[in-house]
Amino acid sequence: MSRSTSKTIYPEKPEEKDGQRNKEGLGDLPAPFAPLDLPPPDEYFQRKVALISGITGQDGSYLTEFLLEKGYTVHGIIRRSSSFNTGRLHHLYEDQHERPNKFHLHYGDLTDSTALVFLMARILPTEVYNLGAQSHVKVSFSLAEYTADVDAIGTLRLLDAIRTCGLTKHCRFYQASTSELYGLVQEVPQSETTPFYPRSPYGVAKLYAYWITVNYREAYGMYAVNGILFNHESPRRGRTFVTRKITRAVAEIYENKQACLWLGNLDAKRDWGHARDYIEGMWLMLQGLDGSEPTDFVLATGETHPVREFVEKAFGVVGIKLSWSGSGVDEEAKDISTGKVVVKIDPQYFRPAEVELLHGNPAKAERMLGWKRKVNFDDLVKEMVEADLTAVRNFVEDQN
Ligand code: NDP
Ligand code: GDR
Repeated sequence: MSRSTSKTIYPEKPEEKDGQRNKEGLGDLPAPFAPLDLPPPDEYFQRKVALISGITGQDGSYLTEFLLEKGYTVHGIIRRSSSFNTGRLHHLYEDQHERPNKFHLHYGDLTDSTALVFLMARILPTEVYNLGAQSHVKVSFSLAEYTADVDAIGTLRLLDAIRTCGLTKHCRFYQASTSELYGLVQEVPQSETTPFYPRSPYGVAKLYAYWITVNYREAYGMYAVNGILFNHESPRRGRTFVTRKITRAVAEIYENKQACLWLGNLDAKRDWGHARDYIEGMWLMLQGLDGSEPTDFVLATGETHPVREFVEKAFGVVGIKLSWSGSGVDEEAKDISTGKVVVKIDPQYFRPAEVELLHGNPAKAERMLGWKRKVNFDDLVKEMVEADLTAVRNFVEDQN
């Protein structure tokens, strides 16, 4: 067909040169720069080198400890911040004398492709854990575009950095997917086959990240997997997430440093596990699955509890029994022994669209990975309250 009769504006194939047709279609253009001189994958994988985005967060800090224990060299991406943002990693830095050259931090950002490509090419990781995110659901309603940039396109940038450096067959990729994908749940309990219905800009951004990870696995044969993790908590949880907000307030109220805890929706139910258990699951997902094809996994406890129950259990740890009265925004809880109101509702903590119920089914991970959570709900609450009591008594103002 002559070009003049075609409606195509852009050429579908490269121009002929000197009567010779270029055999490469446009889609087969060579890598943008000379490929790195890499050993074959088997030899390359003798090294154990992890690159973690979101290393300064709750999960990043536990994962770093876990991987260092396993003998990995760990590289983490940290954001430039005018305030201190490496508090959760401080103890590992101090440990450097015992494990020299095993732990490295680099400035970078999921919004900066150039930096990601540079780091990928310099570090040559064998495992990449994409934990970096604007991870607060309520905040995502205020910062919707930013959340999409970091959580959705940031994931694409990291995957493309791997491709750009020619590492598609040389490194394995973990994406921190979330139970927030289920949102308005279509099935109870939720498993890997439950349809998604996200309910926040955060959930929608993570939906893109989920699918781009699947797409790069299918399109380029990458070992790229999603861990669909249900809520996991710990004493290192950020203080604006509900569990840590509660446990810190219980400690402050018990020590007479705070009068009342103000919360939003007490009826929301979550499947809460301990972060340390979930870190091991992330790692297991990248360890080859006994030769079966890479696939996505739910990590959950298989139990669900309302926020109100978490509040009762947390106060129970310091021996405070609650009596509830009122409903909706007028609901409150009194300390039975003193008659003081210690929990009240502040509608500013309600969300424009809420995820009312999350309840995961971890059967696939238990069967294929041999993974199982170890810490139960009561022990999780107890550990978090006790850690906050110690912190409050020692005037520790962590930055989490
Ligand atoms: P945190 O909020 O504790 O940590 C988030 C991390 O991402 C921090 O290190 C933060 O850096 C970093 N980060 C934020 N924005 C950027 C950016 N633009 N570029 C690079 N890094 C950035 O989250 P968690 O540790 O709790 O969670 C880890 C991941 O798992 C997140 O992706 C989260 O969405 C997901 N997830 C978490 C679950 C949970 O229950 N904890 C459940 C399911 C999924 P800084 O310290 O500078 O802010
Ligand atoms: P979530 O965690 O939204 O599930 O996302 P969060 O602890 O913020 O909320 C859990 C539930 O508690 C209700 N709630 C409150 N939440 C907060 N933060 N503050 C309050 O005062 C309050 N009162 C009631 C919320 O409405 C909600 O229903 C977390 C994050 O770690 C995500 O990154 C992750 O993907 C999911 O868990 C799985």
